[in-house]
Amino acid sequence: MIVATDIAELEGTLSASCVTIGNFDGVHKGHQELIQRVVQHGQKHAMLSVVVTFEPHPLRVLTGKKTPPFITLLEQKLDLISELGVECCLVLPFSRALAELPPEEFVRRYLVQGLCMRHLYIGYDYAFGKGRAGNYDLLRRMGEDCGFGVERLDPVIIGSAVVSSTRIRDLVQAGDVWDVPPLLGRFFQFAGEVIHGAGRGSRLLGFPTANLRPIDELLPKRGIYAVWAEILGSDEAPFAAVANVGHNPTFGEHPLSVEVHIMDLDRDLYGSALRIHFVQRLRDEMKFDGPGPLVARIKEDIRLARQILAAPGAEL
Ligand code: RBF
Ligand code: MG
Repeated sequence: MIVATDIAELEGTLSASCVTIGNFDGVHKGHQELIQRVVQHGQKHAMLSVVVTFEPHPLRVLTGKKTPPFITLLEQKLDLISELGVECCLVLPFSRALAELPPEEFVRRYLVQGLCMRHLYIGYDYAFGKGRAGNYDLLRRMGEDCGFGVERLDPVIIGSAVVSSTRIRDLVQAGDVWDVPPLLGRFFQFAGEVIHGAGRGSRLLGFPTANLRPIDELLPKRGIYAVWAEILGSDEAPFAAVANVGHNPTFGEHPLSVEVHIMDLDRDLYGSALRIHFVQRLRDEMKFDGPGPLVARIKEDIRLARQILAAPGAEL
C-alpha cells in the first residue's frame, strides 16, 4: 500500500480512483465493510482503491485533548487498512486551516483534482467540514458536476445495534472484552514496551511479569484477564498469558500498571514490545492479605486462563 501524506505526492499520477474517507478508529466491522467495497469496486472498474484519513484526529485538533482514547493509532490503522487490500492511503495532516476549507473546495482540490476520484463510498453517518456541511446530499450534487458516483452504505448491525467505535470503546472500558471480536473483527489489542517494574513479580511471588509502558491509548477496565501475548517483531506464535491492569493494592497503592505474566516463557523481554490480545476478563483486582493468598489466586487465574485460551473461539 502506498501511503502519502501530501496530495501533491499523488496528483497527476492516478487516472481514476475509488475512494472512502473517514477516521476509522479501530478499523471495525463497519469500516471493514466500507473499505472492502472500495477495494472490490476498484478491482472491477480498474480504479485505484484509496482510503483518505486524517492525522491527528480532527477532534483532537479542534477540541484540544478532549477526545476518547483511540482503539488504534495510525501505524496499526494503516496495517489493518493495508491488509484489506487497499492500494493507497492518503493521510492528510489535519489542521484548523483544513477544517476551515469549504467542503466543495476540499472535494474539488483533494478528491477530484488530486485523486481523480470517480467513485466514493461513505458510511451511513458520514459528513465532514464545518457544521458537517460535507454530507451525502452535497456529495451527490457535486458528483453530478464533477463526474463521480457516491454510495452511502447502511450501518452494520450486530447484536441489534450499530457497530461503532464508541460502542467498542464502551465494551473495552467495561471489561467486556469477550464481546468485542464480533464488532471489531479481532480481540481488543493493546501494545506496550517492556520496562523495568518493581521486581516483586519474580522475587517475591514467583510469577515474573513484563511491565508495559503504553504505546496504545485505550485500556480495558482494571482487572485480571486471559490474554495472548505477541512479541512484536518476532515470528514466534503468541503466548498464552495472564494480564493484570491495576494498582497492585496488596503492596500499597501504585499508579495504574499493565503487567503480563507469560506462562510458558522464561526469558528477559526488556526492550521488546508486546501486543496483548484481551480474550476474557477473569476477575477484579483485589487487596490480599500478603503475598501468600495472592500467589494462590494467581495460580488459579493461570489454570482458568489456560482453559479459556484452549477453548473454541479463543484462537487468534
Ligand atoms: N496484585 C494485587 O494486589 N491484587 C491482585 O488481585 C492481583 N492479581 C494479579 C493477577 C495476575 C495474574 C498477575 C500477573 C498479577 C496480579 N497482581 C495483583 C499484581 C502483583 O501484585 C504484581 O504482579 C507484583 O506486585 C509485581 O509487580
Ligand atoms: Mg514485573
